[in-house]
Amino acid sequence: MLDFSLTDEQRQLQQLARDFTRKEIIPIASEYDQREELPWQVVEKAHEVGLLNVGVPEHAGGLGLGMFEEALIGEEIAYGCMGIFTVLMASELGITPILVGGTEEQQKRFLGPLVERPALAAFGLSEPGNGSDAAAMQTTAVLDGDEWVINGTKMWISNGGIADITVVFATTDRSGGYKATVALVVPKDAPGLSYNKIKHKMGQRASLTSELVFENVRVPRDHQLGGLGDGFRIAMKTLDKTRVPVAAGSVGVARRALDESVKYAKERETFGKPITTYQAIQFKLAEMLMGIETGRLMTWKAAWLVDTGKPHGTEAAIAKAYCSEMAFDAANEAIQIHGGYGYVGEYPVEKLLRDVKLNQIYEGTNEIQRLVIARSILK
Ligand code: COS
Repeated sequence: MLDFSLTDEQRQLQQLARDFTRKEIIPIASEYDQREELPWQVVEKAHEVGLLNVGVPEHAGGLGLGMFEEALIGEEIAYGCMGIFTVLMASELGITPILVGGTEEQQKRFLGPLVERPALAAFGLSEPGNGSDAAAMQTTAVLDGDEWVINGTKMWISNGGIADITVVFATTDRSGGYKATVALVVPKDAPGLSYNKIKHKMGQRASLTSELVFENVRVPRDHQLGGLGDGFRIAMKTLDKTRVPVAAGSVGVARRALDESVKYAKERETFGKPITTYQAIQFKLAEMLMGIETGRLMTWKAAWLVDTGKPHGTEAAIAKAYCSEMAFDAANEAIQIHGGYGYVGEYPVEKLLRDVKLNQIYEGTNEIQRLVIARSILK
């Protein structure tokens, strides 16, 4: 029989993440958004309470939590701040290719340190000239003896410059397509690697997004995940999983939009009555809840498919595209309900909209999600 109830452990984890969000994230979210600064103390505290890098497996010293648990945590953290969600979840994104393509020894070597102290990982796929067409990467990796030499530029890298390790995807032959790609683990302080912070983002400004410039960056050959030519497939398999937390985060944003709307609408009066008495407002609230419940169901289904080892790429794409659009609409309606107050920073709803716009773009644009879904229908 299908069972939608959470286990005691899952409920406790959800409560832990909810309390953490209320105490550590909500009070500082607006300030760090305005300062365009990553709140490192939140990373430290997340590490302290066991909400950081939760996907690191037990054999590497981690908690080895599944995608369902990541989705539970992600929804709660994003309720507080989608930018801070991205700091934590981009680290899980950086960890995932090492789970997908790394040996057990590599997992211990690269992931062990990420649970011993507060530390982040990152994922380096996109480039200035190609995002959706990921196989067209121009960053090169050339073998020189027992070392890979990397040259090129990666773009839009969450946690870039602060992550201890970045999994970088590069090509050994620019005319070789996806078959010539490799995945390499690059430490933060590798000589020849420099970072440029991307400023003036529309939203998610508490997350650090950077350009990574590689000039003859050398990493030992045993930093290679999988075989020669496996890079693209490792990246795709990773994204098939990590689009689930993006969906969960979107649900969190939509829930916040609904809660803020209810709070405001109960206080606000027009024509002598609270605006909650008008169907125009009631229907907006009802639409929001319909989206949240539908989106969460799809997210949980996709997470369950990941955790049970069943095919999940299509469902993750559906969840990611549906939830990010649903959350954008919810944030938009929340602003509408707030009227002029929704358009200024005094209330949190304008930040929800700015933040959640990115969910339609990163980890594959929603156009790419539709392409993935359509391919699965037509194959
Ligand atoms: N899992 C496993 N293997 C996959 C795969 C997946 N999800 N998707 C593709 N592959 C494999 C294919 O099976 C194919 O291998 P074979 O020829 O051995 O069968 C190979 O990879 C090439 O696949 P395909 O021809 O489908 O690649 P395309 O260049 O057409 O690209 C899309 C596919 C567009 C889906 C891909 O480039 C993509 O997802 N782009 C978006 C990238 C993205 O999300 N970037 C965000 C970065 S993080 S912010």
